[in-house]
Amino acid sequence: MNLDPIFESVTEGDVSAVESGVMSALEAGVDAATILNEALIPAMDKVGSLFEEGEYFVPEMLIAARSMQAGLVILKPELVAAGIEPIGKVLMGTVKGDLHDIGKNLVSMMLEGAGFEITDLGTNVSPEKFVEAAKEGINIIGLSALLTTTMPAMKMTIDAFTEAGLRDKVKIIIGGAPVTAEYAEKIGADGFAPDASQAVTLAKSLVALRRL
Ligand code: B1M
Repeated sequence: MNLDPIFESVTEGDVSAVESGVMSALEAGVDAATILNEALIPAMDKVGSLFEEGEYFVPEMLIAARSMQAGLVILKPELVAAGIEPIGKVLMGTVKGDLHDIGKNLVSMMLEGAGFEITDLGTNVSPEKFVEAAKEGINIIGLSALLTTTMPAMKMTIDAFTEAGLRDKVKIIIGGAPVTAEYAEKIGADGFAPDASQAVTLAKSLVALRRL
């Protein structure tokens, strides 16, 4: 099935066309991961390029993001496996100063699909809020940042866990478009993943390590 109309509808921010396109593709037997990886994500990359080229401004980016979220809502039940015991508990959030949440939501969704229980603190989450919420039983803290200017808040969050005496109780993983493995190492994170599926592999390996 041709997924170009879904791609186009996301770049145009047409929520109802994205919803009907995604539903038609599912009904036609296209699997959810293909719709995600071959239409929705490339469309957001295109929106980013159009923004960089000065063709799109913040409002266009925002309506495109809303239409992608609408597609994700429909795909979620397909991406998330139902009814299994959590293999670990993850506290997720986008760091202080940063309002981008599509990638974070996608990572959360994929982790949920892989059997993790997710507590999502949302966006613009302060280091203190992460520490407060990391109650007993949380295995992994997931930090997302999309802006180079908010990456330092990742280090501030890790430092807050150290200061609270909780750093050795949790594993902290980070990700987001400007984040790198080198940066993760530099700030003392336990791991970095470039995308949602590698975040699942990383989280699973960290949980397995705790059980050794
Ligand atoms: Co913003 N924005 N934005 N934006 N925005 C970017 C990030 C930017 C690269 C655009 C550009 O210039 N090309 C640029 C950042 C430049 C920089 O810092 N280097 C930028 C800017 C500048 C801004 C503003 C400052 C614009 C302004 O106001 N002048 C402003 C900042 C607001 C703020 O946060 N304080 C802003 C605002 C916005 C909107 C609100 C309009 C909207 C966000 C809506 C929302 O999220 N609800 C928006 C959007 C949509 C984008 C782009 C177009 C798309 C981001 C996205 O959702 N990608 C983006 C350009 C781009 O990235 N191509 C851009 C799709 C998503 C699936 O990918 O989030 O990378 P991503 O997540 C991936 C991986 O990174 C990874 O897995 C995900 C799935 O594969 N990942 C993790 C993410 N988190 C992870 C955590 C993990 C592991 C992996 O472990 C815990």
